[in-house]
Amino acid sequence: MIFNAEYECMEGGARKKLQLAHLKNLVETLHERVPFYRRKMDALGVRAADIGCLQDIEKLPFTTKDDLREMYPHGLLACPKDRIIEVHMSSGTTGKPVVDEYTLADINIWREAMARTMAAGGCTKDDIVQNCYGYGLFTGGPGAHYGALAIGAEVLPMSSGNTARQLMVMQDFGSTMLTCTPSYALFMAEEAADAGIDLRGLPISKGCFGAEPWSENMRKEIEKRYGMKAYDIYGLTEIIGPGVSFECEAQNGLHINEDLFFPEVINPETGTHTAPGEKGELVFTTLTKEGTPLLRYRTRDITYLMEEPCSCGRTTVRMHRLFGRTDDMLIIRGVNVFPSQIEHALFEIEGTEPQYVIVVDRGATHLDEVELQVEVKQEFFSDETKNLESLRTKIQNVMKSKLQIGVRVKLVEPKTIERSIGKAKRVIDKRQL
Ligand code: DLL
Repeated sequence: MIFNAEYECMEGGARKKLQLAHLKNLVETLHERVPFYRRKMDALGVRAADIGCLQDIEKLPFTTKDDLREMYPHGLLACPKDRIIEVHMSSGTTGKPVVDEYTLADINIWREAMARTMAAGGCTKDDIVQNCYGYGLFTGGPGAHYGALAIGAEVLPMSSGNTARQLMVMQDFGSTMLTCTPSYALFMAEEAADAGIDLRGLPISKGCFGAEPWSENMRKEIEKRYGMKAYDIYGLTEIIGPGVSFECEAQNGLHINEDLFFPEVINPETGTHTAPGEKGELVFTTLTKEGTPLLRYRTRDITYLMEEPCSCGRTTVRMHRLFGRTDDMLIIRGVNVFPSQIEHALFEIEGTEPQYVIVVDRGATHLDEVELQVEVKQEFFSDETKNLESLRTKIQNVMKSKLQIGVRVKLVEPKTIERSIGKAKRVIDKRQL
């Protein structure tokens, strides 16, 4: 379902006009109210009057995660502090968290963005949404909550964890839609199987999953185990939280809410725009936010934009599902490897479970070594060991041919790899780099 046809199906030229008007306004506001941006713009000698078309965005400065950390906690506020009504943060692994401070108008933008997102995933006012994204400083729980409310659906604000209770509620309340990280969806499915619960026989028929990378094969696995349709949704705290982009029923890229968030893709080395269809780093400018609007924020996420029309009728530009992040790229003996490539290759191999962890270390020779721990079906452990050995060799060969690096494969029994209720940790890098 299209939640807001006026904006989602807007004619291209009209949308560009709207974006440009918002952009000029934003540049003016940031120059006037945020010393950090005033300094950056003055250094480049650029003002709102220099922005005559959308291409001129290239004249404007970037914002990076480091800038946000330096400005922590309120340095990027663009409105009086007393207008802020809600705050979210994302911690990451190092340093200060990045902060998003919302005015009431910003919360309404978020509601709208998430209503479009969840409606595209089939949510209507008749749905019962079991929301198992974490509630708290993380944007997942509140984002999906606001979206469900804007649609008029019923929401079960479960948060993540306590899986036995999740499954009880899912059965007793007849939840029809699931919202959580894809890794938690799979974990719940495993627990359901152990408890003898047939998820396929329950009313749950669709879900919006995101906040972490997941492959097509992981999607198939979720769809099979629940008997549901699984949609990819994307967002980040700095820009709004979830609701930046989402899949429609065509599931061919994620539609960007581009009347709200202006996308660019750049070469991360040079900072210039990539050619159409060429992968690069995704950059967003928030066009209408009041609390902490951002100019050309470098997400570190890697994708490309898809301009061709979509069969669903929405006219918004799409982004390809993420290929990885510039900062999760592993450099193994000089070869660039993304965990998503490993996952993709792995799931093509019959007999493996969708659970793995990549351990990178430096051995006695000081060379990078990769151990890929993979869960395999129980029957491999009860069969003759030669079957286990031949699966191990097969995975090693596939990795060698797809990634051009030698990987040591360790096959482990089901349920040995630690499960996560939020974002899964797939890489353990023990190298002191
Ligand atoms: O993860 C917001 C969110 C919540 C998105 C719920 C979707 C659903 P952060 O914690 O700030 O915000 O993390 C943002 O997570 O830059 C991506 O690298 C990654 N990410 C988010 N969605 C996806 C996705 C939320 N669908 C960072 N596929 C982003 C792959 C994703 N990676």
